[in-house]
Amino acid sequence: MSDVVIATFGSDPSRLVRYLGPYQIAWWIRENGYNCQVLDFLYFFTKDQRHQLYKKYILPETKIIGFAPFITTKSNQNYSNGKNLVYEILAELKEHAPWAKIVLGGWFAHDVILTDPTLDHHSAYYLSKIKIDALFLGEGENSFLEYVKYVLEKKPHPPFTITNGYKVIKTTNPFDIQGCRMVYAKNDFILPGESVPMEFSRGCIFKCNFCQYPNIGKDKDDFNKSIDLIEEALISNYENCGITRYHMADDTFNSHRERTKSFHNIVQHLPFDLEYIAYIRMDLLDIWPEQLEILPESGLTSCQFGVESLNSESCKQIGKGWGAKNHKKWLSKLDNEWGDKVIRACSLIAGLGKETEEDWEATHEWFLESGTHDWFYQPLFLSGALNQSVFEKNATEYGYKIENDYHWTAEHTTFMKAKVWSDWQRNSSWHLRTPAVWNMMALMNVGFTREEILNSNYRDLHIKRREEERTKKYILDYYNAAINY
Ligand code: B12
Ligand code: SF4
Repeated sequence: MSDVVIATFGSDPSRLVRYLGPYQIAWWIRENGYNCQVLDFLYFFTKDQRHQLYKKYILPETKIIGFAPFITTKSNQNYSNGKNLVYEILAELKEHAPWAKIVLGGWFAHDVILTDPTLDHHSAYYLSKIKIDALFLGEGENSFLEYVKYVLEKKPHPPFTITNGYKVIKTTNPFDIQGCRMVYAKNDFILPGESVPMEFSRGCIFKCNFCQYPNIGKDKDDFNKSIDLIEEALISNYENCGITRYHMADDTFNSHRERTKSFHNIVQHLPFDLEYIAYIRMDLLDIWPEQLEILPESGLTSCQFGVESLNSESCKQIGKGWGAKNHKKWLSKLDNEWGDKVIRACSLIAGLGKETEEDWEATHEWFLESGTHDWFYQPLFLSGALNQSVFEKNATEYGYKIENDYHWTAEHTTFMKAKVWSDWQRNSSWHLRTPAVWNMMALMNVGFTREEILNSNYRDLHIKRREEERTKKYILDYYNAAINY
């Protein structure tokens, strides 16, 4: 029986990896003495399978259903079968448990209720049928716990505001991440060999001008989990759920010199071989060269660098001055230092500085000749509604004109040009790139080995995965584990 159920999913099967938010909240609610069940991967089930899960887990005692899809409902979205099920699933949950409070949380909660002109009739119809009882923005541990106490024990309601008719509950009391003992539970149904998310700290010490993450520019030592608690969690997750693989949710995993060293130290004594992927800052490898050795030794099997551009002016424009001089040099250095030991991905942004298609093309050509395994362009995202990043707040100063929510124009290019080119770059080169980081872990989740991935490419692995119905089998394994629990 569950007092609280959290429904979640991403909807892109190429990155079928779990989202931490719902599990973090579920752990915290359980820690505080309530029963909480996460229902994951809902997007991928048949309607009937979803109903079987609702029947088993959403019972009359269930008083709150949280919904946290890790998917943006906007048009830059990748629905695996072209269907936006966000609203249909919300409506199903409400229909199944009309007595329960339905609340939204997680990164893309605000997207679900944004009055989006692109919302199709089908979705708009479902949205109109559902009363959303509250929307949680920001860190949810303490605000949601207060809400749980309000609903289950008639304690005071957490502070809220009303926006566009929705009750919005924001973080008032930040969570003590330093003391966080988050672990997975047996009823999270972690599958054998599955990679799960883990968090070492909250917030990022850097301040890139395009970044839409609110928690940036923090002090170096704030918001770090204690290394002893990380060790405890790794051991507990291994003993209780057999977990040996992780995708680290930190924006910059190597941002703390001493922490990285201590982590390397504890990994040597773990009762299993740890493998993990993470976002790594290349400039920090330069400043703290011991990381070149200790990161792979501590289990870093693949990493992503936010390179953004190989053009010096663009690097300076976004606040990555080091990259202006060093990106190419260091990428080549890593080809030699790490080779295939750490599978490397670089993310790039189309729409920076004075760059046009020709510059993006030249960068793409450079990567084709390099030893980097994966590199991919995304258009620059600027959202007038979000108004979070330095670019968004000072668009004119940086030469951008935000036309509507995320379309912008600049002297040298436009959002649409950047988007079309980025889509072309990824699609036209998928047979030449090796899946890395989240894409790699997602493939390992469905049974591919690291060696198979390294010796193949996106296209061939995708075909094999589809022909062998591996996504379907994975989802079915999760379903069976949940239904037979
Ligand atoms: C890891 C990650 C990814 C991974 C996700 C893999 C996975 N399954 O975990 C990948 C690479 C796939 C990814 C993809 C994308 N991501 Co991303 N991602 C992140 C990252 C770094 C960590 C997310 C995380 O796990 N955080 C840790 C958890 C514990 O924190 P949290 O999610 O905030 O959860 C808290 C609250 O949200 C809330 N909460 C969460 N769930 C619930 C549930 C309930 C019921 C309640 C009440 C509360 C609640 O409480 C939690 C605890 O305090 C964040 C940045 C960040 N540091 O958060 C960016 C971030 C969320 N991503 C972002 C973006 C833009 C994307 C993409 C759209 C990029 C793209 N253009 O393709 C895609 C979208 C994916 C999709 N399916 O549509 C942006 C969002 C911007 C915004 N403000 O909306 C962020 C902030 C990055 C940034 N710097 O701008 N991402
Ligand atoms: S882009 Fe990454 S490194 Fe830069 S401020 Fe944002 S989270 Fe930090």
